[in-house]
Amino acid sequence: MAQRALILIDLQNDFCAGGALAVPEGDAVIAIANQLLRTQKFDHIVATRDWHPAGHKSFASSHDGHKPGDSIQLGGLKQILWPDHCVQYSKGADFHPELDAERIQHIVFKGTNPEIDSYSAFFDNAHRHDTGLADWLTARCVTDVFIMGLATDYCVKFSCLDAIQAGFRVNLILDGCRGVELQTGDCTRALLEMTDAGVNVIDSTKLYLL
Ligand code: VGL
Ligand code: ZN
Repeated sequence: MAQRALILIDLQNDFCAGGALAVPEGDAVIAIANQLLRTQKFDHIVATRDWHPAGHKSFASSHDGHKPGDSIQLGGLKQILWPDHCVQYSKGADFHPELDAERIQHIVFKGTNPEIDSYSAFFDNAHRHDTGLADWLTARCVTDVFIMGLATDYCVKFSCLDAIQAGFRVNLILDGCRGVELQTGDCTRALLEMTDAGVNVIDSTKLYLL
Protein backbone atom coordinates (compact mmCIF):
# COMPACT_ATOMS: atom_id res chain seq x y z
CA MET A 1 0.00 0.00 0.00
CA ALA A 2 1.15 3.51 -0.87
CA GLN A 3 2.54 5.18 2.21
CA ARG A 4 2.85 8.81 3.21
CA ALA A 5 5.82 10.39 4.93
CA LEU A 6 6.06 13.73 6.68
CA ILE A 7 9.53 15.28 6.32
CA LEU A 8 10.37 18.06 8.78
CA ILE A 9 13.27 20.19 7.62
CA ASP A 10 15.73 21.72 10.10
CA LEU A 11 13.39 22.66 12.97
CA GLN A 12 16.43 23.64 15.00
CA ASN A 13 17.20 26.44 17.45
CA ASP A 14 19.65 28.22 15.17
CA PHE A 15 16.93 28.82 12.56
CA CYS A 16 14.48 30.15 15.16
CA ALA A 17 14.29 33.40 17.16
CA GLY A 18 17.57 34.09 18.95
CA GLY A 19 19.44 31.54 16.82
CA ALA A 20 22.58 32.14 14.78
CA LEU A 21 20.75 32.02 11.43
CA ALA A 22 17.29 32.98 12.62
CA VAL A 23 14.67 32.78 9.87
CA PRO A 24 11.97 35.48 10.23
CA GLU A 25 9.00 33.90 12.05
CA GLY A 26 10.78 30.54 12.05
CA ASP A 27 9.22 29.61 15.40
CA ALA A 28 5.73 29.95 13.92
CA VAL A 29 6.07 26.61 12.16
CA ILE A 30 6.74 24.57 15.30
CA ALA A 31 3.07 24.57 16.31
CA ILE A 32 2.11 23.42 12.81
CA ALA A 33 4.64 20.60 12.93
CA ASN A 34 3.26 19.54 16.31
CA GLN A 35 -0.32 19.48 15.02
CA LEU A 36 0.75 17.33 12.10
CA LEU A 37 2.78 15.03 14.35
CA ARG A 38 -0.32 14.41 16.46
CA THR A 39 -2.51 13.42 13.51
CA GLN A 40 -2.61 9.87 12.24
CA LYS A 41 -2.25 11.06 8.65
CA PHE A 42 1.34 9.94 8.09
CA ASP A 43 2.75 6.45 8.04
CA HIS A 44 6.32 7.63 8.58
CA ILE A 45 7.92 10.69 10.09
CA VAL A 46 11.38 11.90 9.18
CA ALA A 47 13.29 14.99 10.29
CA THR A 48 16.51 16.54 9.07
CA ARG A 49 19.12 18.24 11.19
CA ASP A 50 21.72 20.60 9.79
CA TRP A 51 24.80 19.22 11.52
CA HIS A 52 28.02 21.03 10.70
CA PRO A 53 31.47 20.41 12.13
CA ALA A 54 33.14 23.55 13.57
CA GLY A 55 35.01 25.38 10.82
CA HIS A 56 32.60 24.23 8.09
CA LYS A 57 33.42 25.90 4.76
CA SER A 58 29.89 27.32 4.47
CA PHE A 59 30.70 29.55 7.46
CA ALA A 60 31.91 33.08 6.67
CA SER A 61 34.25 32.73 9.66
CA SER A 62 36.19 30.03 7.76
CA HIS A 63 37.18 32.52 5.02
CA ASP A 64 39.39 35.52 5.78
CA GLY A 65 37.92 38.81 4.65
CA HIS A 66 34.41 37.45 4.13
CA LYS A 67 31.18 38.11 5.97
CA PRO A 68 27.82 36.32 6.10
CA GLY A 69 25.81 36.88 2.94
CA ASP A 70 28.89 36.95 0.67
CA SER A 71 29.10 34.44 -2.18
CA ILE A 72 32.23 32.47 -3.02
CA GLN A 73 33.16 29.51 -5.20
CA LEU A 74 33.46 26.33 -3.15
CA GLY A 75 34.43 23.10 -4.87
CA GLY A 76 33.20 24.54 -8.18
CA LEU A 77 29.81 25.57 -6.79
CA LYS A 78 28.44 28.95 -5.77
CA GLN A 79 28.33 29.06 -2.00
CA ILE A 80 26.57 31.67 0.11
CA LEU A 81 28.47 32.20 3.32
CA TRP A 82 26.49 31.88 6.55
CA PRO A 83 27.09 32.78 10.16
CA ASP A 84 28.37 29.78 12.17
CA HIS A 85 25.23 27.70 12.79
CA CYS A 86 24.07 24.21 13.75
CA VAL A 87 27.50 23.21 14.96
CA GLN A 88 27.42 19.53 15.97
CA TYR A 89 26.31 18.99 19.60
CA SER A 90 25.70 22.72 20.17
CA LYS A 91 22.43 24.06 21.57
CA GLY A 92 21.77 25.73 18.22
CA ALA A 93 21.76 22.34 16.51
CA ASP A 94 19.12 20.90 18.86
CA PHE A 95 15.52 20.63 17.76
CA HIS A 96 13.39 23.56 18.92
CA PRO A 97 12.48 22.73 22.55
CA GLU A 98 8.74 22.87 21.84
CA LEU A 99 8.91 20.41 18.95
CA ASP A 100 7.16 17.18 19.83
CA ALA A 101 10.11 15.10 18.60
CA GLU A 102 9.05 11.74 20.06
CA ARG A 103 7.25 10.52 16.98
CA ILE A 104 10.20 11.17 14.65
CA GLN A 105 11.35 7.78 13.39
CA HIS A 106 14.34 8.69 11.32
CA ILE A 107 16.74 11.64 11.48
CA VAL A 108 18.92 12.68 8.55
CA PHE A 109 22.05 14.54 9.65
CA LYS A 110 23.36 16.70 6.82
CA GLY A 111 26.17 19.13 6.16
CA THR A 112 28.68 16.98 7.99
CA ASN A 113 31.36 17.15 5.27
CA PRO A 114 33.31 20.35 6.04
CA GLU A 115 34.14 20.91 2.35
CA ILE A 116 30.62 21.12 0.94
CA ASP A 117 27.20 22.41 1.97
CA SER A 118 24.16 20.20 1.97
CA TYR A 119 20.79 21.90 1.79
CA SER A 120 18.76 18.91 0.67
CA ALA A 121 17.61 16.00 2.82
CA PHE A 122 18.69 13.67 0.00
CA PHE A 123 22.06 14.84 -1.37
CA ASP A 124 24.89 17.30 -0.78
CA ASN A 125 24.86 20.38 -3.03
CA ALA A 126 27.08 18.68 -5.66
CA HIS A 127 24.80 15.61 -5.71
CA ARG A 128 27.74 13.33 -4.85
CA HIS A 129 26.86 12.03 -1.42
CA ASP A 130 23.48 10.37 -0.98
CA THR A 131 22.04 10.55 2.56
CA GLY A 132 20.16 7.29 1.97
CA LEU A 133 16.79 8.95 2.60
CA ALA A 134 15.29 7.99 -0.78
CA ASP A 135 16.16 4.34 -0.14
CA TRP A 136 14.84 4.55 3.42
CA LEU A 137 11.50 5.84 2.11
CA THR A 138 11.32 3.44 -0.81
CA ALA A 139 12.03 0.47 1.45
CA ARG A 140 8.90 1.50 3.39
CA CYS A 141 6.76 1.84 0.23
CA VAL A 142 6.51 5.62 0.60
CA THR A 143 5.18 7.23 -2.58
CA ASP A 144 3.96 10.57 -1.24
CA VAL A 145 6.06 12.96 0.81
CA PHE A 146 4.83 16.04 2.69
CA ILE A 147 7.59 18.53 3.34
CA MET A 148 7.67 21.54 5.67
CA GLY A 149 10.21 23.49 7.69
CA LEU A 150 13.09 25.91 7.42
CA ALA A 151 14.14 27.50 5.22
CA THR A 152 11.80 27.78 2.20
CA ASP A 153 14.48 29.20 -0.11
CA TYR A 154 17.27 26.76 0.84
CA CYS A 155 16.82 23.44 2.57
CA VAL A 156 13.09 23.11 1.91
CA LYS A 157 13.48 23.98 -1.78
CA PHE A 158 16.36 21.63 -2.46
CA SER A 159 14.71 18.82 -0.53
CA CYS A 160 11.53 19.20 -2.59
CA LEU A 161 13.41 19.30 -5.90
CA ASP A 162 15.45 16.21 -5.03
CA ALA A 163 12.33 14.38 -3.85
CA ILE A 164 10.72 15.03 -7.24
CA GLN A 165 13.85 13.76 -8.99
CA ALA A 166 13.79 10.65 -6.85
CA GLY A 167 10.27 9.95 -8.14
CA PHE A 168 8.11 10.79 -5.11
CA ARG A 169 4.87 12.73 -5.26
CA VAL A 170 5.85 15.87 -3.39
CA ASN A 171 3.58 18.13 -1.35
CA LEU A 172 4.95 21.32 0.16
CA ILE A 173 3.07 22.41 3.28
CA LEU A 174 3.33 26.14 2.71
CA ASP A 175 2.12 27.46 6.07
CA GLY A 176 4.70 25.18 7.70
CA CYS A 177 7.59 26.95 5.96
CA ARG A 178 9.45 30.23 6.43
CA GLY A 179 12.34 31.57 4.36
CA VAL A 180 15.61 33.44 4.84
CA GLU A 181 14.77 35.89 2.01
CA LEU A 182 18.31 37.27 1.66
CA GLN A 183 16.99 39.05 -1.46
CA THR A 184 13.38 40.20 -1.69
CA GLY A 185 11.49 37.65 -3.75
CA ASP A 186 13.69 34.65 -2.94
CA CYS A 187 10.82 32.72 -1.37
CA THR A 188 8.47 33.48 -4.26
CA ARG A 189 11.12 32.42 -6.77
CA ALA A 190 11.75 29.24 -4.77
CA LEU A 191 8.03 28.44 -4.82
CA LEU A 192 7.86 28.95 -8.59
CA GLU A 193 10.86 26.68 -9.09
CA MET A 194 9.22 24.02 -6.97
CA THR A 195 5.83 24.23 -8.66
CA ASP A 196 7.50 24.21 -12.10
CA ALA A 197 9.26 21.00 -11.10
CA GLY A 198 5.95 19.40 -10.16
CA VAL A 199 5.69 20.11 -6.43
CA ASN A 200 2.12 20.38 -5.17
CA VAL A 201 1.68 23.29 -2.75
CA ILE A 202 -0.87 22.79 0.02
CA ASP A 203 -1.86 24.23 3.37
CA SER A 204 -1.58 22.17 6.56
CA THR A 205 -5.32 22.53 7.22
CA LYS A 206 -6.01 20.61 4.00
CA LEU A 207 -4.17 17.60 5.38
CA TYR A 208 -6.87 16.97 7.93
CA LEU A 209 -9.20 16.22 5.02
CA LEU A 210 -6.95 13.53 3.51
C1 VGL B 1 19.91 26.25 5.77
C2 VGL B 1 21.39 27.86 5.14
C3 VGL B 1 22.43 27.15 5.67
C4 VGL B 1 18.48 25.78 5.81
C5 VGL B 1 20.94 25.50 6.30
O1 VGL B 1 18.12 24.99 6.71
O2 VGL B 1 17.70 26.21 4.94
N1 VGL B 1 20.14 27.41 5.17
N2 VGL B 1 22.20 25.96 6.25
ZN1 ZN C 1 23.78 24.94 7.24
